[in-house]
Amino acid sequence: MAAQEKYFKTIKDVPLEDYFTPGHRLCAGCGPSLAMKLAMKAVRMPTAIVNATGCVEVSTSMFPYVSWKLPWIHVAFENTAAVASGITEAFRILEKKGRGSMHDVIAIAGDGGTFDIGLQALSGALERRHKMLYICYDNEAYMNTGIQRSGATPMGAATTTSPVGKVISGKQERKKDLIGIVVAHKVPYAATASISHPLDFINKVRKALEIEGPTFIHVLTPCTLGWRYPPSQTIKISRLAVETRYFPIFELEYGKLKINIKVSKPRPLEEFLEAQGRFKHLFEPANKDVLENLKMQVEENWNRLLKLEEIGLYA
Ligand SMILES: Cc1ncc(C[n+]2csc(CCOP(=O)(O)OP(=O)(O)O)c2C)c(N)n1
Repeated sequence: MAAQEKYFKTIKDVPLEDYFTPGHRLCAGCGPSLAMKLAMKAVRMPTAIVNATGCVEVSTSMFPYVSWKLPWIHVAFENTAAVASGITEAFRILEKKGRGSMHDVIAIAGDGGTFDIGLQALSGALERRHKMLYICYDNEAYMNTGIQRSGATPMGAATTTSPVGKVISGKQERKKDLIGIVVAHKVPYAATASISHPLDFINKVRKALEIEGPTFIHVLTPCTLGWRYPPSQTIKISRLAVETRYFPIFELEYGKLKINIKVSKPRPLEEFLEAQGRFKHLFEPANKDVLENLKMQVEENWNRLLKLEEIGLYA
C-alpha cells in the first residue's frame, strides 16, 4: 500500500508489522485475540491504547511481559471511556503547547465492560465529543471471570448465571441494542464488524480513526470456552453469525446507515446455533418457543436495518 492511501484494497495490502504481538496467554482460537491483531493493523502512529479489564487485558499484560508494541494503559471497567477522553485531551493540549504530538486514542473493552459496567462513562465521552475510537469486542458474556451473562448475551444462551435447568432454559432476556444507544448520541461514525471479514473490520478501524469526533466499533468475537465449540471453529462460527443475519454488518456515517454485507439468502439460524454447546438445549422440543423467539428477533432486526437504510437515518 502506498503511504498516502488510507484504506486497504486487499488483505495483501495490510502491513505485515504487528503492534499486537504473539506470546500472549489468550486461548487457542480466541476471537478477541484475532480482533486485536486485526485492529492493530489499522493504526496510524502515534497511537495509545486504553484497555479495560477483561480477557484481553489480563492475558496480554502479565508482568514482566506485554503484547502491545505501542503505548498502552490498563483501566477499570467504569472509567475506560473517561480515561480515554482525558488522554486524548491531554495529547491535544501538549501538541498545542509544542510539547508533544497528538495521538490516536483507542479504548478497548469487552461486552461486560461496555454494555453494562462502563456504559455511563462511554455515554459521557460520546456526548462530550472527544476525538477517540472505542472498540467493544463482544464475546457475549463476562468470560474472564467464568462465563457470566451480560447485557450482550443473547436470549437462550446458557451461561453460569443463566444456566439451563428446571427453572430457566438459558438467558431469558434479549441482547441489548448497544449500537442504538451509541447512535442516539449522534456520533459521526459507528459500525459493526466480524473477525470473519478482516478487510471490512480493518478498514472500519482506519475510517473511525480518520474521522474527527468520537467513533465506535462493535466487533463480534466468539469465545471457544464460553460458546463451547472447538478452537478450530472460531472463524467459521463468526462467518455463520453474519451469513445467518444473526450479526448484521453495517455502518452509520453521520447517521446514514449502510449495510456493508448484504445477506440476500440467509443460512438457517440453526447452523449458527447448533455449532455451539451454549445453545444445545434449544434443539429439545421443550425449548422450541425460545428457538422460535430467537429466529423472530433476528428477522425483525434485519428488516429494521433494511428500512433504516432506506430512510437514511438510524433513528
Ligand atoms: C467493577 C468490577 N466488577 C467486576 C470485576 C471482575 N471482573 C474482571 S474481568 C471481568 C469480566 C469482564 O467481561 P467482559 O468485559 O465481557 O470481557 P471478557 O472477560 O469477556 O473479555 C469481571 C467481571 C472487576 N474487575 N471490576
